[in-house]
Amino acid sequence: AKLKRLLITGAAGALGTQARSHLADLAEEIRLSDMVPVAGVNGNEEFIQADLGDAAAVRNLVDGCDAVAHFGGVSTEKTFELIERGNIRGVYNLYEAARVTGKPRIFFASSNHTIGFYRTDEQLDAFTPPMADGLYGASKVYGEQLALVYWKKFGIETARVRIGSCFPKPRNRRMLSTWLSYRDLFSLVERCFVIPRLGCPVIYGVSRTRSGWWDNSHVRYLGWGPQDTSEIWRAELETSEPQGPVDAPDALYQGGGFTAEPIHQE
Ligand code: NAI
Ligand code: 15L
Repeated sequence: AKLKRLLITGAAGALGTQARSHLADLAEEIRLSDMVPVAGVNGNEEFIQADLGDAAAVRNLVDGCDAVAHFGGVSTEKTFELIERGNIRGVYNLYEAARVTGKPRIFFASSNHTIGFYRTDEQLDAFTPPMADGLYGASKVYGEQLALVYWKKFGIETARVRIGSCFPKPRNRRMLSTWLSYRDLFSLVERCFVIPRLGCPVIYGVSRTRSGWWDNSHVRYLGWGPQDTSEIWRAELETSEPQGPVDAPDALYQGGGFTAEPIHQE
């Protein structure tokens, strides 16, 4: 049950680059895209350079694809202009392209910054109202909502995955609660594309942890669970990293330092 053609957006970025190696066998053909060039093109890959803000270009990208792993866009707090182009107009262009072409299934890389202003002593599930911690987080809330609109109106399925912190290993104490391994991310991507019926769930992308905040029990039907755990780094990080003040952003809020970012100007 291989996919015919998988589009990976943001293919030059951190997760897009990982996606290329982890998802190589998931589809017969892999179409890569980014606004900047990728390092090189392998066996079943092609590369099309495009700005997500360009509707015609995005339509051309999506055309002929049965699945989209959408990792493209602005991934941290930036100016409104950049976020608007990549994450607001960008997702609109993506869903419009999906609607007028073959209605591919979409993996939407949302973020924990959709809920970043919840405190670190609160437990959330997929039905907890969003509480974005900046322009970036708010743009991801917009993306999640647009995905839902296109599911309800047109039956386009999306996994709306609120990724925690996806890096080779947790970088600080906060990431003991938010870390997602590459292996767990891409087993989730694969699951979302091969399962017969996906729907449009919100899923928290986090590996196993004893200090977690997010409940995924509503998506047991996916048959996905994380294999990796941040716990293997806990002792090391808790020794090497000073505890920090109790009123520091990382101690107070799930979104950590993003809650203290300014509104970036040109
Ligand atoms: P990244 O910043 O390394 O990659 C994003 C890519 O999107 C870049 O290569 C960039 O050139 C491209 N891009 C930005 N604006 C664009 C535009 N207007 N048109 C076309 N391409 C554009 O980010 P990373 O870490 O790979 O994240 C991938 C996705 O996952 C992002 O959507 C991010 O918000 C999301 N995410 C990542 C997390 C992580 O821990 N890495 C955590 C939560 C969410
Ligand atoms: C994100 O949404 C960012 O894309 C990533 O760079 C990390 O900062 C991550 O969240 C996080 O919260 O650790």
